[in-house]
Amino acid sequence: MGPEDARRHEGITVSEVVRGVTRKALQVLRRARRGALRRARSLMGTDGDGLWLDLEDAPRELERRTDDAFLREHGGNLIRDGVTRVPGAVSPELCDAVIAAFRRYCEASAQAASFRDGHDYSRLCNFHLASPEALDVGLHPQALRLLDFLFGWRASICSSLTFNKGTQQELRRDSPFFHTQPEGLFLGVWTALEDVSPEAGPLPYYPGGHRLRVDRLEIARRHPDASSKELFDAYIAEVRQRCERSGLAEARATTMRKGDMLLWHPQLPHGGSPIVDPRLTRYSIVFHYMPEGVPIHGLDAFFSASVPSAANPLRTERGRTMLEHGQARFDQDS
Ligand SMILES: O=C(O)CCC(=O)C(=O)O
Repeated sequence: MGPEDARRHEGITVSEVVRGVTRKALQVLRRARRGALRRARSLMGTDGDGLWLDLEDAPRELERRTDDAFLREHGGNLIRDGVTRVPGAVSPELCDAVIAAFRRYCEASAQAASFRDGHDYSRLCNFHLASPEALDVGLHPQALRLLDFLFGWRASICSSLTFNKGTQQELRRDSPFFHTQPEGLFLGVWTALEDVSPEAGPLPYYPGGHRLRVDRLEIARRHPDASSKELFDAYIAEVRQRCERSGLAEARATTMRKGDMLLWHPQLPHGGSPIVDPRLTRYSIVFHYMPEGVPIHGLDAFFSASVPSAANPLRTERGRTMLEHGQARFDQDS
């Protein structure tokens, strides 16, 4: 009799038992996570997908939730336009400190030279994991107070991007890159670290474009063999077409001054306008947030009907959770 036969008891091997126990444990974990999410959703105040700001009676819901003038103003703007500007949120000293930290980081980083073109760098991802100054912006008390209110739940940092120039990027929505479960639980916060010149590639966006529905799964069904990138392009082409057909006017964030924050809805169509004067910098840092504990995944998940089961690794800094990305790194501009 061999060792496996010896371990065989009532026809079941040890490895089969281990597999069974693991399967059961995973089922229990998934059920617990679904339960926790359901409880979180009911506390956040919506049963389905999306933020409570997307509810049909959101203006009334806003009045019900707060009589604080600051929260009402920005909640109201986000409901109507999908975007709101908080003037002078970050002090000029902190803006300068982030720029100085960015320059020090670029000088010290072995990776930076490959992402440099003259005085410009490609995007620096997750600088808040390397710089306490950048983290100060991400954990800015006024921003967090607003975000916690808008989520109806504690906000958690998903990622950040730091730029020293305009991105000139094509129109996009953030929802495909930050696909939460349930859907649409995301907010972007862009901070100008210096006054933005109209010639430095200010951010273009479509106020009200966050309400235009484009069916991500229908696009995936229509292009069964397409890559995620191709599906994204098809999705954005449809978003652009819907914006133009619905007569929405494009706006530009040309009035952004040093320290101003721009908050946007996950479905707000936005991009980067052309840089007219290439000598100009446009120092900025954008943070991406989700409610704490909500699973978040990328493009592949957005164009799929199934929900990925991989958990997001987290870390906690100064009492706030954030996604664990290891360290800051440069990336090519998209
Ligand atoms: O800074 C910009 O031009 C846009 C940044 C952005 O679109 C984003 O992080 O989602």
